[in-house]
Amino acid sequence: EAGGNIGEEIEYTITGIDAGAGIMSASDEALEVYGLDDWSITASSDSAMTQELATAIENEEPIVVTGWTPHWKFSEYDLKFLDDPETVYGEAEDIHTFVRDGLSDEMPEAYEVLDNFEWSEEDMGEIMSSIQEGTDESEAARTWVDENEDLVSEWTDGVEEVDGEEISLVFVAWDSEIASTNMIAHVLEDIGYEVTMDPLEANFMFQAVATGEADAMVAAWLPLTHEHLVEDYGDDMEDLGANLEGARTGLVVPEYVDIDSIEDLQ
Ligand code: PBE
Repeated sequence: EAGGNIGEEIEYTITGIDAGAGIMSASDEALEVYGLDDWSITASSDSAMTQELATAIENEEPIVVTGWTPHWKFSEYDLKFLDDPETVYGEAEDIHTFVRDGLSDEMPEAYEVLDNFEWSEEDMGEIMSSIQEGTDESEAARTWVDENEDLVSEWTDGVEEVDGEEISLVFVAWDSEIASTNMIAHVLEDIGYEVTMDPLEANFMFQAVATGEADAMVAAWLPLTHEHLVEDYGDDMEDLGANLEGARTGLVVPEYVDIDSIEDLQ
């Protein structure tokens, strides 16, 4: 059967990303729920995973990766999510903005912009693809902000400028979050903030905002992917709601891989 073959061909190994990502714990769960006892997931990073994906596709070899949208890999390659009949990876996810307690009083201008911030998968995809094509991260985000004045002004209209106040953003170096964090940093800089951006592991990103060490992040995937982190830290920070709706996570294969469901890995 197809799954048996692919298992042998790729040594029952799913190519994962950083160990702290929610999709990694969801994938551990998937192995249990679907009875994939022979399978394991390698931990690496988003960039290492996409590198392996690129190599496999070049050689038309089978591969199974932990994948998500928005992500440039779907515009670069013909890929498909494996069906997840047990809904281990949940339904659609939204990406939320979280800020530290007290931000609304202490930095009302930033708070308002972050609260207003909302864009689409397509918007984020433009920055991600530009970075993927070799543009510097900050530069790619700058160009998007300049080319999308109408949308950006919906977030900043009526917000007063500030004079070089420092604000710190935290994120994880997933391609999606590199795009969003660089983008919102420019928007905050344009109204006068001095912005620092620190890449952290997922749990430290939540912890930094919960302790007030960082001011904000735009990288919380809910209701499922970061549920455990929101349980740990959510009470100590403020959820400003979704900045992007309709994200998705799961197991992803190139179209030419002849299986359709996680069950086919059994
Ligand atoms: N992701 C991208 C993250 C959230 C953003 C799906 C890899 C995660 O799994 O935690």
